[in-house]
Amino acid sequence: MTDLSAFPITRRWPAAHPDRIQLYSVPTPNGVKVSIMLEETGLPYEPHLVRFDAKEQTTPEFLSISPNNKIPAILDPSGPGGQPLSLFESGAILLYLADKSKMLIPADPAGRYTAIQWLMFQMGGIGPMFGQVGFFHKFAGKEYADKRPRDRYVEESRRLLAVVDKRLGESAWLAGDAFSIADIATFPWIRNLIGFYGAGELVGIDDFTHVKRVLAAFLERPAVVRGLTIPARPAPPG
Ligand SMILES: N[C@@H](CCC(=O)N[C@@H](CS)C(=O)NCC(=O)O)C(=O)O
Repeated sequence: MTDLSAFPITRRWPAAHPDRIQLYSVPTPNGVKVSIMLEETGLPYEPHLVRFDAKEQTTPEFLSISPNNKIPAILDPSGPGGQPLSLFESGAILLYLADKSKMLIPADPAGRYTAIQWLMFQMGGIGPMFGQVGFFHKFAGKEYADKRPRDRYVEESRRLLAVVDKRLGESAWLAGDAFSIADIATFPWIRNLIGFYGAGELVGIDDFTHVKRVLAAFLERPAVVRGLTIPARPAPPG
């Protein structure tokens, strides 16, 4: 039986199934990338909710595998060489799980780098920029009288959406004909921008017909539907 007791993270989040990949996450756009990936691949895993309301992301146990205090993070008891491996950063985790499962990344080198290219585009562009739109449009920044910061991020997000739209006018999915980790990284953020952030009109989402069509196809995938609510949040009191 696998023993993960040497990993401090398992003290706060005990592993009921230490032979499975341990996922530490919240169902946010970055978090669901990994739960969707795990659902798509069928790799056995055990999800654990990191309670932001209790600041669990800053506890020594969580920081022991995710020093940047951000979800998602994983602990794979059977990493390379059969040794346990922990990882943080959703892009790195997606790549690792794609290589481990040999799924959702093209096998040919050119296709593989194309998928990585669109994955990096999400990590460096879409995630950070859409996140700023969330801050200035939905969260604390919406109180700021000066709308220039908001407008800057809205404009940049709109520009990024145009890049995605053009790509999806040329190929079925971001990396080509096949659904890949690049799509798993990107579409939860687009869904969040127009859904939870309520910024669809602000970024002119109706102009991006390819984005809307492929987002709808993404959201129809059964593994995506499941992954979007993992780890489950506790029911509100009462
Ligand atoms: N680049 C990181 C970003 C992760 C990230 O921003 N996670 C947020 C939730 S979506 C978080 O954990 N925030 C908690 C905090 O900053 O304290 C990744 O893709 O994994």
